This record gives sequence, structure tokens and C-alpha cells, in this order.
Amino acid sequence: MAISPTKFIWMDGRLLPWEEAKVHVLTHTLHYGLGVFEGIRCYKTRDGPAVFRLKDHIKRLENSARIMNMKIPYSFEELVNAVKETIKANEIEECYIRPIVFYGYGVMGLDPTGSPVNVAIAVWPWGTYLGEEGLRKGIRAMVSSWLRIDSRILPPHSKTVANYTNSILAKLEALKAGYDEAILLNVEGFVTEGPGENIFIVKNGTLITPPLSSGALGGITRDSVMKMASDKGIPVREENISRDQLYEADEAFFTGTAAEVTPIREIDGRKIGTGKVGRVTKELQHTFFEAVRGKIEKYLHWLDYVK
Ligand code: PY5
Repeated sequence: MAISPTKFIWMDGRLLPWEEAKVHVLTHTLHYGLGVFEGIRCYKTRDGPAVFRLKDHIKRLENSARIMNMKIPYSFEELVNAVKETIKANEIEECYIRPIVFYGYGVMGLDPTGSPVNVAIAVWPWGTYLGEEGLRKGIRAMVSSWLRIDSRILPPHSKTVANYTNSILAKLEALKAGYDEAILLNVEGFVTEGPGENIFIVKNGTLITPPLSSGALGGITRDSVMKMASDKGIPVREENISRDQLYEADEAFFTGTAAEVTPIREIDGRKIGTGKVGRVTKELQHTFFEAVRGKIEKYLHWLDYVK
């Protein structure tokens, strides 16, 4: 997906012109994959641009770093302010926000000690991840032959750069097979999530999503959708889902900052429900977009206004 450049990128405390935000080819993270990142969105609202659950994303960034034993050289407040400052400097109303914490140029070899911990924050306009049509009509997914990384191998609850090679293998396999997206099972055979999205199914009016112990990332969109569903009186359960339970679902959808709320209309060549976007999915998707755009009073506390 092509990047649309903006004006400035925040790097280690300074706003640099977009073209100057560069790293050395011997950047440690580039070689060994130990770095952590976030994906956040800022939406246009009546009261100006607002970042959706910014503090929760920065908390997760700190948690990802803690799991990987990385020390971020900026405080929580500094990171929150840096995100807002970057959006302001770029004079942008809606954008995707990508903070990344990485080991820079300093040493080679697996011990990163001696490499600086660098932090960058880039923002750019990014349309919906799985396409406008996918958002409206649903996408086609396949269960991947690649299993989701297991916490005994790499910690899936940390958004670590290296973890995404597992995601990319699954994504490319799905695209090559003619699908839009992959669904990964864990080493026990239960459904975990997509390569960059959490997954939900609806069965007999109940919303079901795999528990975090399955290896699914603690998605912030996942959390928001669960809260919105229970506010609507929809029963919500976190429970292991088997592959065939996917096929039997009445509805299915992905959630994520990039993917927002994207319906799944087919899995492994089998129609989900009627093959059309389900009623619960449609309602939650609608509420999600209203909430992020500041149109729902009780969810305004999720918004961090930039101005
Ligand atoms: N699971 C994985 C593996 C993810 O990478 C993501 C987010 C999610 C679930 C959903 O989490 P949240 O709702 O907090 O975003 N993925 C990133 C995103 O910005 C990167 C996608 C390329 O959506």
C-alpha cells in the first residue's frame, strides 16, 4: 500500500522534514527485528482532529517495550505530546499514526547493548486497510497454513517488528491463493486473529472472540467493539474458537486500527451466514465510525483532541 508523504516526521525529539527522516543501513532493528511499534488513527471530528484511544496505544507501546526489555528514552507524557505535535505540524485532519521504537546504529551482533534506542513518529493519510468495498460488502479470508507465533517462541502480546514476518507469510499466502486476508490458528489449533486484525464471530446473537491467552493481540479496536456491544445489550464472550466454528458462524468480522471494522463474508470458500454483511456486524461498524468521529457522547472519553 503506497505511502502518501506528509511534511514532518518526529525523530528523537525533533520534527524533521519527511525526506530527512532516515536511518543508517546498520540500524540494529533492521537486521534482527527487535523493535516495537504502534498503529493509531486520528479522525476528523466537529471539534478538529481527534486521536482514538491515544493513551491506550501509548500504554501498549510501553508494554510491548517492557516485554522485549527495551527502555524507551521518553516518558508516557512526552510520547503522547509528540504524537499530537506531529499531527499539528503536518496540518492533517485524518491520518494513520506510526510510532516506532528501534535499536539504531551502534553495534552489530545479537546483544543490542550499545545501540541507542531511537523513536520515530510518522503520520500520513491512510484509507481503509482492506478496501472501501471490503468495508461495505465484506472480504474473503482463508485459514493460513502458517500458525500464529506462540508465546514460548515470540511474545505475541508485544507489537514487535519481528512478529510481523509471521503475519506477512500468512498475508502473502492468502493473497496468492486469491483471498483478501488470512486467519491464523495457534499451535493448539484454535483461532487467534488475522495478520494485523482481531477476529470476532456472531453465533445466535452472541459476539464471540478468542481470549488473549490464545495469542491474539489485546487489540484496542477489539476492546472498543466489546464495550460497544455490551452497551447495546449484545452478549459478549471470550472463548476459544475452532476452525469449524468459523464456518458455522452467522457473521464474522475483523477489527483493527488499520482495518477498522471489516466484515468477513467468506472463509475457505464457505459463505459466512448469508454471505452478506450481518446485522450485528453492520450495527457495530456503524457505531464504531460514529464513536471515532466524536458523534457519541458516552465514547467521547476515547478521543484525544489535537487542538
Ligand atoms: N492483531 C495484530 C497482530 C495487530 O497487528 C493488530 C493491529 C491488531 C490485532 C488490532 O489491534 P488494534 O485494534 O489495537 O489496532 N495492527 C496494526 C494496525 O495498525 C498494524 C496493521 C498492519 O491496525
